[in-house]
Amino acid sequence: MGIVNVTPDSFSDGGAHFTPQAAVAHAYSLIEDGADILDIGGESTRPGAAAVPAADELQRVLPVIEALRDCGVPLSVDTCKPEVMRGVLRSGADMINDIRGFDSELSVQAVVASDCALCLMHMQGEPRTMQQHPSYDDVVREVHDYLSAGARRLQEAGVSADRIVLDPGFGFGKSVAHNYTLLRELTAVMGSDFPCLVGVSRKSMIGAVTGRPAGQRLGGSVAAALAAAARGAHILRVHDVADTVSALQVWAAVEQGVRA
Ligand code: YH5
Repeated sequence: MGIVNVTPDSFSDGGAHFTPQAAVAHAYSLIEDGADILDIGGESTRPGAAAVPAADELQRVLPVIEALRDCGVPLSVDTCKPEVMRGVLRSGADMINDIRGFDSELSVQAVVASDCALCLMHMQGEPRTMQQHPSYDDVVREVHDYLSAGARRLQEAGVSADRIVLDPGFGFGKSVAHNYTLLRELTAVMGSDFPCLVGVSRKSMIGAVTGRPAGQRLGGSVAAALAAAARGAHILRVHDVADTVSALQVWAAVEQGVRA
């Protein structure tokens, strides 16, 4: 899954794709690089980032979705606003990626009648303050229980199981130690009932171990992506699609062999 930010303040890639045209061009380069899904986001979740009204967020992402509708890969939209969910689904989005885990009744109502895929992510606290005091008794159990309860709640609301993807939410209300425990124990966190999405690309957990700023986290991000894949992650949400695909191809050749 290649990341397409349509925000002026994205701190992981400098907001290079703020105009719809730039975002669409970047999206096509990610497809060329081997992306199987695109994740389009119009709201920054950076701690302290300004809240974006739904109308502005729609104005950012809709032209991108419309331009990419026939690009050949499914389109995910990173949003937690019910109004944005409804708007992008009308325009052909295939997946809604809600970092708030569809925690509001309105967000569930916005998606239940469509047939889109849903990514339900774990977060402790609120984006603005979540990194101040992340705290768990047992991070693996608590994230696991949140995700399985969330999946049950969606199904009780009428979402079929085959639409649901779960995500531990790396960096969302977690210390560096919590993040690496979740990654190491990914199979226990996720269980085996739903596909697993992992987003670690360029995050602080990579910087914390390598000492590198966000622009120099490629090697660390690829290593973390491989660790997730080795533990059964189904979808890797990444900025650097070409290098991640190369790493996965080599890893697969090691694991499965190469035809003579
Ligand atoms: C995710 O994990 N993450 S937005 C900080 C960075 C670099 C990147 C300090 N949306 C996820 O990508 N959706 C985001 O450097 C997500 N899972 C899902 N499902 C944060 C992000 C980032 C943050």
